[in-house]
This record gives sequence, C-alpha cells and structure tokens, in this order.
Amino acid sequence: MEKTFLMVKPDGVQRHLIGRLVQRFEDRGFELIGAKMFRMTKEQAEYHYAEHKEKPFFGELVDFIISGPVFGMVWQGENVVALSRVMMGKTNPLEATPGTIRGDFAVDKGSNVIHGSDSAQSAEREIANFFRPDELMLQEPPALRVVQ
Ligand code: RTP
Ligand code: MG
Repeated sequence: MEKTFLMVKPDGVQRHLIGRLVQRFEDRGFELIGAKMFRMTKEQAEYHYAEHKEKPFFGELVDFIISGPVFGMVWQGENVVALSRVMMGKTNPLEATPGTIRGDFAVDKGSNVIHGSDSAQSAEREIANFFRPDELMLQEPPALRVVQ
C-alpha cells in the first residue's frame, strides 16, 4: 500500500490547523499510520529540502521550517501521494484553488501550511528522515497463541 509523508508546517501548527487538516485526510479515507510533533534539526531540514539547495530561497526555507514545531504524519492508502498533493493545492497561492488546503488557508508562497511528498520515492526518503520503523503502525504481528 502506498505511503506518503505529510507535515503541518510551523505556520499551520501556530494557527491551530492540525485537527482540521488531519480531518480532511481521514475523511478522504486515508489511514494515519504515524504522527508526531517535533522541532526539525537544521540537518534534517537541509536533507529534507536538498533538491532546493541551489535555489535562492533555500536559506529562508530551512530557517522557516525549523522556526517552530511541525506535525509530521505518515499516511497510507491508494494513490495517497498524488491525491494528497491534489488536496493540498498548488504552491503558488494564485494557483491554489479554493477547496484545496492551500487554497483555503494560505496566501503566502513560503508559509503555505502543509508539505506533502511529491513521489513514492521521495516519501520513502522523507519518512526515513523523521520516523523510526517502530514508530509506524505497519503490519500488525500475528496474534500470539497463549498455550496454558
Ligand atoms: P512542499 O515541498 O513544501 O510540499 O511544497 P511543493 O512541493 O508544493 O513545492 P516545492 O517546489 O517542493 O517547494 C518547497 C517549498 O519551498 C517554498 N518555495 N518558495 N520563494 C519561492 O519562490 C519559493 N518556491 C518554493 C514553498 O514553501 C514550498 O512549499
Ligand atoms: Mg516539494
């Protein structure tokens, strides 16, 4: 089953949007298999955004994401990577359609409330950056037969 890494960014946490955002993904039918609030280290942030290392906004992006607690989540479901990106809306606030998360809650390109992995491969890499395998509710182990 496909997995993705979604994260309420520091602005979303500060604005008390966690509950409403979790609700949207539960309503869509996805399964939450891991979640925690934490403060990202600079090393984690630079690794997370490594694809943007050469961009002029890289420093600002890293400073923003470590500026306060984030709420990281691992979600599972059919096409969860692509569908959660549709639910998030476009990065550019002028293109984020109302009804999407960014279209409903964000007006700024940087403070845009939520992150979501852009491919299954990115998801795997991002999940490993923030979660230990034992923090995820993967396959339940078969029930132990108690022999009396
Ligand atoms: P994200 O990675 O946060 O889910 O967002 P995304 O895929 O929609 O956008 P991406 O291109 O990966 O960019 C990562 C984050 O960098 C900030 N950004 N700033 N100032 C700028 O021109 C600019 N462009 C991108 C945004 O906060 C974006 O979410
Ligand atoms: Mg991205």
